[in-house]
Amino acid sequence: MLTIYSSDHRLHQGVELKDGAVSESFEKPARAEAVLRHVKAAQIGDVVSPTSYERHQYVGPHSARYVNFLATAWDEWKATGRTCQALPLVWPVRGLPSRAMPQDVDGQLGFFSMDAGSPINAGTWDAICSSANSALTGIDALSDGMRAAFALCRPPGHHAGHEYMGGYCYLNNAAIAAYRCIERGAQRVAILDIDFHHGNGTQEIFYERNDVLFVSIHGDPSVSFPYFSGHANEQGAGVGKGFNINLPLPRGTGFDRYETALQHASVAIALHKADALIVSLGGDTFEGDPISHFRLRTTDFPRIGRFLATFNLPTLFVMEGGYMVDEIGNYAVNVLLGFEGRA
Ligand code: Q9C
Ligand code: ZN
Repeated sequence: MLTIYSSDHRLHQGVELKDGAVSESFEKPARAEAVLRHVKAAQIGDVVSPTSYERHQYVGPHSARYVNFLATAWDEWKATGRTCQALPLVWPVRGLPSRAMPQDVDGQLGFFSMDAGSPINAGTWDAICSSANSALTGIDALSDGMRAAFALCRPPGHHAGHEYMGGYCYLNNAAIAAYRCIERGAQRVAILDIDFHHGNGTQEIFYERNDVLFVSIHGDPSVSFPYFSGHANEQGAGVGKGFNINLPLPRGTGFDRYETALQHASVAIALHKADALIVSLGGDTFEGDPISHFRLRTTDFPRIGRFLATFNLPTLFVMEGGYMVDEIGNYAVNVLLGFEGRA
């Protein structure tokens, strides 16, 4: 399987607010490096750098003004005299009347975010472009006839919505790939999100569409991030009604229950008659993940991969979360090895 990876992800190293203090983000460069090490050790296939794409490839899933904000936020922040990372600290929650885009960067940071989990620094824009471009390169390989590819994206993307960043995400790599897939001629695409967290951004972007099916298996949002999205009654709207399927599972879910959800997902994906499958792949379903609450074990990951292979679709794997750095490569690559029938 072809892997697409750029070392430009290292340009982005973030902070997060944890236990009342600023600390190094769980979403750090060592994650992608660990996955790459496992890709190489397992001899999963060639590793190539992403092609570069124009910024307009991100518009559609995202608004032009949001993409422009991401591209310019660091310079705007620097121009105010600050050298620390830029974090949002105020949000247009329900009850506040204005939805007008603020003029200064502090207001815009809140306007274009869902939380303070996606800091912006000097290298963030280049890193997030390399991540999105990896997904685009992967989907182009599929459109050219390849059976499967692995976009080793960092930062991740599935929490990023049409006009907002959050949850360590900026550009929604899987959604950008799905748009490209349709641009390249696909009639229908299925996105299966198996990160521990609900892919709220991907859900939002395709909520009113019937050509892109979104199915997500994740921790119940009543007790898990992102809290405000991911319930089973969010089923899509307009012509998209029925084309958004959330399968929330309780804390402590192990493979038995997880497998049942996977089977539900596979039935829906088969009915959709998709031309391609995009898998938002998180390693944070592992029992040892420091911020998540499922209990999948090492041997469960190849089983997931073997199951996904039975869908018989051109498949792009897009790396999302997973925060147990020493192990995340193991889980991601074990899904891929299972998919290829090698584990
Ligand atoms: N102290 C992804 O897996 N923070 N994002 C939760 C942790 C946000 C996870 C609180 C977690 C976001 C792509
Ligand atoms: Zn996650």
